[in-house]
Amino acid sequence: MEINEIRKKLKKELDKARYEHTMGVMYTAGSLAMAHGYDYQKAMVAGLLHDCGKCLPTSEKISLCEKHHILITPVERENPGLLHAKAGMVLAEENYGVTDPEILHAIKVHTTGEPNMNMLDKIIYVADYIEPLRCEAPRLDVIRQIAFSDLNQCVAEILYDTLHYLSGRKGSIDPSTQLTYEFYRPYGKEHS
Ligand code: DGI
Ligand code: FE
Ligand code: FE
Repeated sequence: MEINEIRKKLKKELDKARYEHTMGVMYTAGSLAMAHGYDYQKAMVAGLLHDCGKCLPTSEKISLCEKHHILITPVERENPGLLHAKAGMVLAEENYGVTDPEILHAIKVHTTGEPNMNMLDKIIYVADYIEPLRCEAPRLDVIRQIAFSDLNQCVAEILYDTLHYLSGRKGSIDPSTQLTYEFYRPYGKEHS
C-alpha cells in the first residue's frame, strides 16, 4: 500500500487523538532518520503504522496474537494495553500489506523496546516518546535534543524515566522493558 492510502485507512481505524499522535510520530521518525542517515521514507511508514493496533478491543488483540502463534507473556495478559505492539505488527502485514521485516519488527518492539535494537527500532521507540504532541513526560526538552545527536543515549534516558514512572503506578514492569534498560543503561549520561 502507498503511504497516502495507509493514512486514509488509519484515519478510519484510529480515534482522532491517536491519529494526530500517529502523524507526529511519522514526521518525527522521518526527521530522526534524516539526522542519523537512515531511509526516511521507511521510517515514516514504520512511524505511521506503529500504533495501528492501538484502538482494537483487547479480545481482538489477544485473538490476533493467538492466531499467529505469537507468545503472550503473563505481564501482557495482566496489562493487555502492551499487546497493541504485537497485534499491530500482525495488522501491518495483514491489512496494510507491509512485508519489510525491519518495519514489522520496529512495530513489534515499540512499546517495551528490546536489548540491542537496530536503528529503525530506536528511531520509532524515540519518535513515539518525543513527537511534538507529547507533553506529559518529564525533561522532554533535553530528551528531544539528545534524540537528534545520540540515539543510544536517548533510549537510555527514556527508559530511565519510563521505569521511574512505572514504578509509581500499579501494573507490572514487563521483563523486556527492564532488560532493555539494563542493555542501554551504560549509554545514559544524565543518570549514572
Ligand atoms: O502507544 P503509545 O501510548 O503511543 O505509547 P507506547 O506504545 O510506548 O505505550 C506507552 C504505555 O506503555 C505507557 O502508558 C507505559 C506503558 N508501558 C511501557 N512499558 C511498560 C508499560 N506498561 C507496563 N505495565 N509495563 C511495562 O513494562
Ligand atoms: Fe504504542
Ligand atoms: Fe505511539
